[in-house]
Amino acid sequence: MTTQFSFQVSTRCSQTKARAGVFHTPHGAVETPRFMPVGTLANVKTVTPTQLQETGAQMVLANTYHLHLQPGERIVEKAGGLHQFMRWNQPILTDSGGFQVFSLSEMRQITDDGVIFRSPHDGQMINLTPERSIQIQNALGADVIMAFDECPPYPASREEVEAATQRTYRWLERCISAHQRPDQALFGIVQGGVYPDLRAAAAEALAGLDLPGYAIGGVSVGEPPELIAKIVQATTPMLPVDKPRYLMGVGTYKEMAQAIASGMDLFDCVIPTRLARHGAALVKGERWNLKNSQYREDFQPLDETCPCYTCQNFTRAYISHLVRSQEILAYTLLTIHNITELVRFTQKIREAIIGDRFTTEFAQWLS
Ligand code: PRF
Ligand code: ZN
Repeated sequence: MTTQFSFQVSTRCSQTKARAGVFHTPHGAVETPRFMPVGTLANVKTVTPTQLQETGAQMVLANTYHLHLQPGERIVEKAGGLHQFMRWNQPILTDSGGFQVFSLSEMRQITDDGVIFRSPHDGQMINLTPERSIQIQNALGADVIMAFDECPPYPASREEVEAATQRTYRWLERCISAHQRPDQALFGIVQGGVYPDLRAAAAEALAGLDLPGYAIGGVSVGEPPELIAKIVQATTPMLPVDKPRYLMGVGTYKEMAQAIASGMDLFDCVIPTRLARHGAALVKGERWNLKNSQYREDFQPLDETCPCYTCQNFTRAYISHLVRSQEILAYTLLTIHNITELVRFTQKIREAIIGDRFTTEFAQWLS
């Protein structure tokens, strides 16, 4: 089923479980470890596909929940699929919608069958099941599609988390049965909250299903950030070494570096794009608010070492002016820089793994 997908690990770190690899998809390769920007509604907000490509982004995310509500998968299918519709000819991953229903919609009802919720668009009741999520994702046509899972909140009791984790496994079996397209890779999602033994058991069960890739979900949902590394450490030893591993919704420097050290490969997060729309830049590991008066007469680029279009052409003073004036271009320029910054962070880690310099060069993030 997965002839169009392969994952090759080219180098393993000698000190940690970090690895550098290449994940091949029908729309091209993804070099791992790598950060993936979020394009919820079939676009990365404020940037064109050409601008996005210049950031070094390879795979981008879109969302089943949002695209089902607007414009609906039938229209995307009619357009020739997501790649053609949004004009992104590189790899795309769609999230299954489960997590978005849980976090975004009120008045939802979860049963073993699936989730019933009220559409925020027209108030109609929508029934999202594992089968329905896969049908929608098959129609959208992304390269990687995600299993429909139940992400328990934090905090949640061990019993609640155990029940959600087992339901997620039963839903995964139904996703596998419903999945129709060999040109799409279905990734399973490990849940298990902050309980290391539930994580390990879930990962072991999923590994038995021989999927083309695995994700860790249910982190970065309000738990103390120190726990993310612990959860990842409890999970990765049970996952197959020869398949890509994706840590969902995590994209901060430290959490990515530590997860990479435990053997994770792919990351996504709304932080760089959301910060940009709030007038903030990620520079050398810090968050800068460009409205701050210190930038008014600062004629340097955001980061003199950054190769992005923004840093190659514009000054902090100019971006500060645009942010103060609420000009749309401010958000475009900051989005270009912030995505470039996080993609480049993971690219630098990849190069360090290949050169066996990961633990020395990234010591500040690994401690
Ligand atoms: N499940 C799914 N998508 C997700 C998550 C999850 O647990 C998370 C949690 N960090 C982000 N996105 N399907
Ligand atoms: Zn830049």
